[in-house]
Amino acid sequence: MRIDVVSIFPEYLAPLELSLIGKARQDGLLELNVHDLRTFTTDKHRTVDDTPYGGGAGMVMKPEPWAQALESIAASQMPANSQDEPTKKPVLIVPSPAGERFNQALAYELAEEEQLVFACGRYEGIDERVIEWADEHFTVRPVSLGDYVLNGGEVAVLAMVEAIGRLLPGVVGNPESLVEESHSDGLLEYPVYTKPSSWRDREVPAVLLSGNHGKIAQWRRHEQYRRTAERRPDLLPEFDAGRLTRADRSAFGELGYDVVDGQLRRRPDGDLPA
Ligand code: 6GU
Repeated sequence: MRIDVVSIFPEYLAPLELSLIGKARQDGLLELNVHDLRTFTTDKHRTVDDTPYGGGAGMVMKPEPWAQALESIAASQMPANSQDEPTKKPVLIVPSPAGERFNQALAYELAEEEQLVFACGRYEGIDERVIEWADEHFTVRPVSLGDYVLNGGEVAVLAMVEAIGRLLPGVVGNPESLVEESHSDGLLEYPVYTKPSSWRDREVPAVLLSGNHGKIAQWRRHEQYRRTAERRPDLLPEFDAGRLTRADRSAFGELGYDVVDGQLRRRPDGDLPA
């Protein structure tokens, strides 16, 4: 995969040289280029912003430096398929609190792409005409990390590149660890423990020391249900409950959820399990 990031603070992206993502770049699994938006300005002061039409607080990013930056990225060919079939449009991700929500499903979807470009806005955002114009060269997706406001897209790009990059083949040493983690099946992860088995008068749950792999798997599954019901009940209506065992249904029953047409349904408060 190739990733290009455009920012007025390229140094913000330096952590992508570390750890798993840094290693993936060294190993050639990921090509990542960071571009300074100001190198695409033409005035002496390298201006990237101006006052908003219609008035209001803050500044807006000028369109022309963005057009120059994005055109230069679109024109730089992917070395692998420069003479092959017409290449797929790269995806242009515009980090913004006004975008669609980023989640694990979107990370998996974007991990399938050949080329991603991230356009980090600052101030009040980028002139909207850039977003419209860009679909000539790119599939444009405004994306948000969550319902809060950051000062710019850079921190969001760090999060998204890490979430996407770790899904690329060969980046995470043991691909098994991708299967059991939070959100891979629409539930939160079960709690984990290591040695010593007794620590400051707290014991590791006995089932984990039992050696009974069936029981351990069931306990972990039911801990996932309990945690998700407690911390993220909003995830449960999306969970595919069609293939749950009787024991699984009964675990959800004790948490106040029934299975109706393969979907979990919260029982009205106070009702007893059916
Ligand atoms: Cl992706 N960008 C910015 N600037 N703020 C955000 C965000 C993204 N996600 C949540 N807040």
